[in-house]
This record gives sequence, structure tokens and C-alpha cells, in this order.
Amino acid sequence: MNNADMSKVDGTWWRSGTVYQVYPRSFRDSNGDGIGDLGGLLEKIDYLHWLGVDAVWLSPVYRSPQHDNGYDISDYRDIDPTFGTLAQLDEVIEALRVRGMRLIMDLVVNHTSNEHPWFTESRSSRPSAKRDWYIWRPPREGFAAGEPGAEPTNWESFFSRPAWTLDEATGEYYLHLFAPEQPDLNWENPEVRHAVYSMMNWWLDRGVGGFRMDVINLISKAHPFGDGPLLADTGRGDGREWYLHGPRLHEFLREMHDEVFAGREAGLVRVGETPDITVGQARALSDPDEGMLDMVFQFEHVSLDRAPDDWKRPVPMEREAVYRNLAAWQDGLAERGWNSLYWTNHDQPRTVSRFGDDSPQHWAQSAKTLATVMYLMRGTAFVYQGDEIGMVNMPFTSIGEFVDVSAMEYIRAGLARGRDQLDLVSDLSRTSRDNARTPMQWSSEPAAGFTSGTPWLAVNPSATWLSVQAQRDDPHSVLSHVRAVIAARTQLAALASGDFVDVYTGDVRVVVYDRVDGGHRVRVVANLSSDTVAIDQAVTDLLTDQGLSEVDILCVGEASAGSLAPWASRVWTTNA
Ligand code: TEU
Ligand code: CA
Repeated sequence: MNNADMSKVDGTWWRSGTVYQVYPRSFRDSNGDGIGDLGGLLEKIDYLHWLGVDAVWLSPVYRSPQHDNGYDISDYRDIDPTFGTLAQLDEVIEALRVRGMRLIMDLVVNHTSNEHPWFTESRSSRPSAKRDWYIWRPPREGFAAGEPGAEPTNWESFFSRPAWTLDEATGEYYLHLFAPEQPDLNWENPEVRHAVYSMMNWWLDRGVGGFRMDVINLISKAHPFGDGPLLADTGRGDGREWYLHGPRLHEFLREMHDEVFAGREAGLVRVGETPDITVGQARALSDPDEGMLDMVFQFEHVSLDRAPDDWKRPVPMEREAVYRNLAAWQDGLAERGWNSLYWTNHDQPRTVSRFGDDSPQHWAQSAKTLATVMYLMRGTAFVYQGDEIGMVNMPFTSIGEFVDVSAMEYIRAGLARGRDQLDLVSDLSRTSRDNARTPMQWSSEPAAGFTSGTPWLAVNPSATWLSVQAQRDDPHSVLSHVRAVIAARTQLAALASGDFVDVYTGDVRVVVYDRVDGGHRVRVVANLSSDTVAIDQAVTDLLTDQGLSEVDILCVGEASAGSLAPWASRVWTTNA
């Protein structure tokens, strides 16, 4: 039995596995209202099976006022009519199951929607039985409710506003680390925690294969609260000291394990979304002996081109820093813990536009080589919809084209400070989450084959040439390459759990690493630049001597003796 087979027995299918993220609103619309839905997902399950993925992570489809596209949930046990019905969700679980795939639900429990009945009850009066389910505070001492500066602390939310909003009726403020429509739950209250666990059990009993846990490192807050250091521009403070990785985080996750996962079948997966996490924190959270999470999404490599105090403001990025950072995470979680491997998701710009080169001459090669470099590392692979065909950023030209709540708030705050509209467009063209949310490009038909109606968000004009249809039958396409990389993860023995060994090249543009497992070895050689680079002929001669041979199907671009073309890459393996 090789490693990949072993993992089917011990439940760690995800070590060599690949998870495909579906952002349902933008994936496929089945009823012509312009919004993607579960019917659309059902139509595309054969495509996902063909692609070779092991699981689908579905961004939220629960009942929601859709203020943050479903990350504001008003009923955890029902499907929003925009997306379909609970019966259809059951159909999705079943359609995946019969093809050997699993459904991973998004679990958003740091906050609910302000329209959730829990919050309605909590805000109804100060003595309400659910008052303590959320985080309420009186105005700052010496201030009247509603007066500027009366917020209990100076914290800024993730979406460019104060993190506190006054509830006029009861005269107190509630905490929301995201939009005012997303009040934070009070995890200190055991009733809240048990309501969450019970809901998770309900979903697992329905047959879901695990959860991606939204901002899970924000659930435990440090008390008492205080003012944070001032951030540039806004006059508000940074409250991370009180809400990031709080004192009871481990306790809560262990309790969740005991109340939800203990005693269930092997193979359920728990992925924590954890902004600002350090390698050390991630190691503890994903240490299998600790029983808290299986892996986390860390944010360092997607923060290298962002201002430290504002993720919507771009700053220049040193290309080489990206691979160095990924390699550091590989080393950091080598002995304990587990990495998740991702370039993008529904909150990030498109991979090839950000980390590659989306000009016509380098688009395909850079998209392919980036997939190779990321997904052959040690960890679980996450492919965001459209990335498998190399989708590119949207060419935004005016502020009116952005629809995401965080972009709208960035624009509002920027204009209030007198910033130029075109400057804001320039920032958001690089950082806006709307880049990732344009409809999936299935074909060159109108609306990219996403809908027969008018899409809720404009289709990227690249759909005329960039689509699944244009690539599916082309063995040299980005799609064919990504499919081969996904297959390689289970076929090449060293990839499932082999060690990662960084091989220093002396040229920051050239990445070389090995994956080693007993007698098995895989070597990746990649040029992460738009220049032709020299490589030492000795490197490849040596590999041949050691009995490694090139994996043709994974090789990208030209490599002649002594050089690698722009964005070219090579994969070698032992003949096993
Ligand atoms: O994102 C959390 C988060 O940290 C983001 O706000 C992040 O800072 C930003 O998107 C840049 O990467 C999660 C969800 O993925 C996001 O869609 C939600 O808006 C947010 O939580 C609130 O639920
Ligand atoms: Ca629809």
C-alpha cells in the first residue's frame, strides 16, 4: 500500500487531497435570475469529478440577508431561497458522495446576521435572556450614547468603520468586527457554544464531510477590553490584542472536538480560517495530538503586497518574498501541524494577475507554473473556482463597478478623506474581493455560460477567450495542467506526506525544492519570473544520475541546456 492508499484507511485523505472552493453566487446559475445556485452546482458536479478533486468547500448558502454574500447568517439550519432548498443541498451531498467526493460547509460562527432571531432577541431589551449572547457595552465613560468617540473602545472593524454600533433602543453598543450587520457572538457564554455545536452536529448528521471555519481565531476575546494603538488615516485603533487568538481559543476548540467530532467516523476535516496567525500558533492549532483543527489558512503570503494596517491598500511586493514565505511555512509545520496550500479564494485577487504575469505572452505559463509550485508542496491543496483555468483580475475603471461591502466602505472612507476617485479604483483594482467574484467562465457564450439572464456582477471581458470550454479538450491548456497536478498529488508517492526540502539556488527567481519520502523523491524546478534564467546544467545531469526522470505531463515551457524560459518549470521523480 502506498501513502495515498494508507490515508484512505486512517481518514487523512486530505493529505494528498484537493479541495475545490465554490463561491455559489458566481459559480453557475440554473434558473436565469443571474445568481448562481445549488441547481447550478448540481449541473457541474461531473466537471468537478473530471477535474479530480476530492471535496468541495461551499461558501455560505444558509439563510442570509446577503449583506456580505452569505457570511451574515440568519438561519444556520436552512438554505437561502436565492440558492435553493435544503432538499437540493442533500442532493449535492449525495451527488458528491456517489462520486467519492465530500462536501465541506462554511461555518461562520464568530458572528451572525443582525437579522438572526438570536440577535433580534438579544437587542430587544437589556434584561433579555439572550442579551449576553452578543457583546454589549455601555458608552465610554463621560460620553453620551451616539456622541462621536462614545464607542466603548477605539477599534476599527475589518470593513473600515468603528467596530461598535449603537443600538438606540437600549442605549448600548454591540461589537461587530466586520459589518454592523454582522454582530459578534459572545463565546464566553456556554449557551452560545452549545447552540453552535448542536448546529454542527445537525449538519454532520446530514452527511457533510467537515467545515471551513470562518475567522475561527477571533472567537475568543481577551477581557477587559481597552483602546488599541492608532492606525494610520482613520483615527481609530487596532484592537487585535483583544480579539486575535484570544486566551480561550484552544479551550473552545477542544470543547468543540469533544462535543462534535469525538466518536464520529474518520475523515471529517476541520480547516480554520485564521487571519494574522503566526507559524507557532498554527503549529499548535493543527497538531494532530491536540485535536483542535486539521489545518489552518494562514495569511502571510497574501499580505506581502498589502499595507500592514489596511489590507485594501496595495504596496509593492518583492516577488521572491512569496516563495521564501511559503518555504518558511513548510519548515515551520514540518514536524507538527499541517499546511493548507492556496493562492487565492473569494477574498483575494486572481492568482495569475497577482503572483504571475497575465500579459498575453506569459499568462498560460505563469498560471501553470504557479499551480505546480504551490500544489506540489506538503499540505492540502485548495483550488478556488476559476483558478484552474487561470482567470484574471477584472479591468475595473470606475468606483461604481465595485459591489463588495468592504470595497464600498473603503471607497466611502477614502472619499470622506478627500482621496481621488481614480486612486481608489487603482487600489481596489489590485485588492478588491470583487476580482474573485466575477462569474465563473464556462464558455464564450453571452454571460460566459454562467447564466441565461443578467449576471449579478459583470462578467470579466476575458471570457471571449478564457473559459472551461476553450481549455477542456486542449492538452496544453492551464486547465489540463491543473488537472494533471491534482492527479499527481495522489500518484507520485513522495507527495502525500514526504518531507519538503528547499534547495537553495542562489537566484531568487528560481525555485527548487524536493519532496522526499523514504526512497521516493520528487523535484520541482521553476522559474518564477518573466525573464529567461540560467540554471546549472549540473543540476539536471545529477538528477539523471540519481535515477530521476522528468514527468512530461507536468513540465511547462522550454528548458534548453542551461536555461529555463520565462515561467517554465520542470518536475522530476524517482521511477517508482
Ligand atoms: O474573511 C475574514 C477576513 O479576514 C477577511 O476580512 C480578510 O481580511 C479580507 O477578506 C482580505 O483577505 C472571512 C470571509 O472569508 C469573508 O468573505 C467574510 O467577509 C469575513 O470572514 C466575515 O465573515
Ligand atoms: Ca439562480
